[in-house]
Amino acid sequence: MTRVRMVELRLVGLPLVRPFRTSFGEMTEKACVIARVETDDAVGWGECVAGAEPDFSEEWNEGAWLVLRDLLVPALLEVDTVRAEDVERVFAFVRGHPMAKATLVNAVLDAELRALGRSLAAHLGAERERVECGVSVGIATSTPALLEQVAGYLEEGYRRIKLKIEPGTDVERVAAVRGAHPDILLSVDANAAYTLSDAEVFRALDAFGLLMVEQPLHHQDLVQHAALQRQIATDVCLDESIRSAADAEAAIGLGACRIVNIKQGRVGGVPEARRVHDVTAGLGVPVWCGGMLETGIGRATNLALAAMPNFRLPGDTSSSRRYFPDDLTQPFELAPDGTMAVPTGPGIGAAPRPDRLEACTLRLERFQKE
Ligand code: SMG
Ligand code: MG
Repeated sequence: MTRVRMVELRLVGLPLVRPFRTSFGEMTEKACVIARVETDDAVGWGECVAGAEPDFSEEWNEGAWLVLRDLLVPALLEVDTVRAEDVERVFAFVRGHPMAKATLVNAVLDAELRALGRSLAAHLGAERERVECGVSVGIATSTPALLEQVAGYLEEGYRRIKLKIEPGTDVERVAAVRGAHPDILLSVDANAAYTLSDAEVFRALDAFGLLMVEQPLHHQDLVQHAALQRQIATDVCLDESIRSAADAEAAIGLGACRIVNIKQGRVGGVPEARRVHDVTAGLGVPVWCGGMLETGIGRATNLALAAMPNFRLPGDTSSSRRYFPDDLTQPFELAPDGTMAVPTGPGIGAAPRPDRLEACTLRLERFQKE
């Protein structure tokens, strides 16, 4: 049990090394909310995975800021004492907003683990000291530009390449990358850009031996994904459609996917991500760790999760330098063998460098316990 004395919210902005384009838009800068929670015993950090626009999901930075400022932070400061495992219940009066909730759920857990001197990885029963890393390649301006980026990432050691796709260039781009690299683990992510009437595209993609096709259809759909999965050989992986362990169980029961992408922020934080892990493990369905171009705070959190036993495929847990010229934390580095070390320090085992955090801060608000 501890008391939360103070919560600090910051909106931060960091330039990206190169624009990141998906089927729904392009990012040139990373902006997100970072929470610092001070308890009687320790300080904890949480990163909100929402972005500048409500495009990946309904949540976005300005909305998350209001939900945190007006609802979640006051609720957390109002309870007398709290354990990390209680925080989801404290927030249950707010429906939805999993990314906003995850920010504080994770920050309180981080503080609790730091006070105990225990790493998040150990808390989660992680089994590996290093995890296998893949990289998500945004939609390029041309096929030659894509081939150049892919070759560069393979040179760095990444063990799986994921191509963002959109209607029009999908099959041609996949064919080009597969032609250049016959043996790599290759997957695609459509970010919900297709409908069931495009099943032909996915039947064509079956020819390229893809590891999976991620979220081809609507961001809330399960039933049509099940229909698509019946028509294609490649495994469907769901990302946007999975908001909880209950969703994962329903999706697998319906035959809507054979692989699940776990993003802790999308499901409301580390505790629910662990439940998704456990339910999928029980059903024999592999998972992997997704990414939301997190700074080192979210990246450290993801690495601990990715070390759990049912994370059986390389994750979108790429090096800091794949995203940022200068991360908020010490940079996370990819080893030449395509793996990354799981942090071993207390809590998430990473914290912002104070000078870098100040330099990236666009807005700051502090909330004290009454
Ligand atoms: O963190 O490397 C990363 C990005 C991985 O492709 C990635 N994420 O749908 O899986 C996904 C996308 C969402 C990005 S929203 C800007
Ligand atoms: Mg995805």
